[in-house]
Amino acid sequence: MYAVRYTARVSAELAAEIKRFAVGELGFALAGVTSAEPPAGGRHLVGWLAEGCHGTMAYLARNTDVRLDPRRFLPGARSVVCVAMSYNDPPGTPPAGPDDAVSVAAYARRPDYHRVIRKRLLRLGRFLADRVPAASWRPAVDAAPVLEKELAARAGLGWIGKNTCLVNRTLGSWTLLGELVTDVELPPDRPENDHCGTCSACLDACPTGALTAPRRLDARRCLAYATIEHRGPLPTAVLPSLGDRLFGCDSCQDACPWNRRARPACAAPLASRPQLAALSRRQLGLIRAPEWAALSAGTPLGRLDLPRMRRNLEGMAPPGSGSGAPGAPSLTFRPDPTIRPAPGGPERSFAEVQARRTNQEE
Ligand code: B12
Ligand code: SF4
Ligand code: SF4
Repeated sequence: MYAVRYTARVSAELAAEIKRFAVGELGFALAGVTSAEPPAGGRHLVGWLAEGCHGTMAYLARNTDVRLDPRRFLPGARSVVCVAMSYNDPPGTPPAGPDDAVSVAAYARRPDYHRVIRKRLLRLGRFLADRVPAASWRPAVDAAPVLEKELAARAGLGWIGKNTCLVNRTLGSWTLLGELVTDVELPPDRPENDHCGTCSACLDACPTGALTAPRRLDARRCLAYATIEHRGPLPTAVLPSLGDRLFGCDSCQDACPWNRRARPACAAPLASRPQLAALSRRQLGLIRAPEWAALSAGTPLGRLDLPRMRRNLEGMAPPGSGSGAPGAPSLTFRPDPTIRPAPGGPERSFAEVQARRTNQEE
């Protein structure tokens, strides 16, 4: 029982107030409400897992019952407030990088959205609790066992595009999602229609064929998975398509017409860090653990430890050869005179690591 007894009209006002706070005060670009009923598209998750499309992301195969039903995520849940934060930079950002710049996915060239969004969801939860003291609520962002895109689509924030991303007519897919699951009953918003139509630009643009069908992504073939999530050596199937990708992949989003006309609406706490868009291969090849830790701290790049960063660097095609070039290791790194070794001597350079590996393989 709530301290205040809400009539349908009052809860509509409460929902409006929550959405206004999320957008006006917390910096989310979109906010909408859906029920906590299991999302219909959840059925695809089961087949996807059975086929092994999740690769080594074992956590996706755990808590499937929770992922399929928000009422297991929060017992007694009735509603989900879905929010989206834009990371679409103003035109001209980032500025052109050096000739041997590596590519870092746009979402990763800025503060880590997990922290940014979670912090604001906690504020949203407290805002709700101020109005409904008996309310239970639980925030979710990314790692939580929640089908975020399904819920966001049902809350009217956009539709699931053929590239499997949530696309919004105004903001494109340059958004990051979060949810506040609550036992407070709020009137749901209307789901958005599909606006992909006959377009298939994302499927055509995917360099590895990871989009095996519309809305069907085999993560084992996806460069975002290979460079960020996968722990062993880079899968040989994707290596020839790695190009200059150090972390993540945006090709199926860059190709989307909705993204080309998307409104730049990057939230201030997600403002990009220009140095992360201008990372040079040569410098990364020489970087040592403390420098890499300092450079990547507080950003999604922090998920890559030095060995995996070097693994990705090693898999790249030679600079300027384009993304379809064979993934022959680019062993052209030379010590950069502008980078001084740290006191106590340099750690092994990338080239040395590579040479050592080659010797081991022989
Ligand atoms: C695992 C994961 C990944 C994996 C797998 C991606 C995937 N599509 O599942 C990898 C590592 C590859 C990945 C990559 C990226 N990710 Co990711 N990822 C997730 C995570 C944690 C779970 C997604 C999930 O449940 N997958 C399970 C499968 C079954 O779902 P699905 O492929 O999306 O399929 C759905 C539909 O397409 C449909 N479907 C599936 N099969 C079929 C078949 C048919 C016939 C039909 C009709 C429909 C259908 O039903 C499914 C359920 O809704 C979510 C966060 C979350 N908790 O939801 C973030 C999330 C989806 N990722 C996000 C981002 C930003 C990315 C990248 C853009 C990062 C980058 N630049 O490198 C890329 C985008 C790649 C892409 N095209 O999706 C954002 C997306 C935001 C948005 N606007 O859409 C999320 C929501 C995180 C967040 N909180 O913002 N990601
Ligand atoms: S992120 Fe890259 S590799 Fe993965 S599906 Fe999209 S275009 Fe293909
Ligand atoms: S590129 Fe075309 S098919 Fe793919 S998500 Fe965008 S509109 Fe849909």
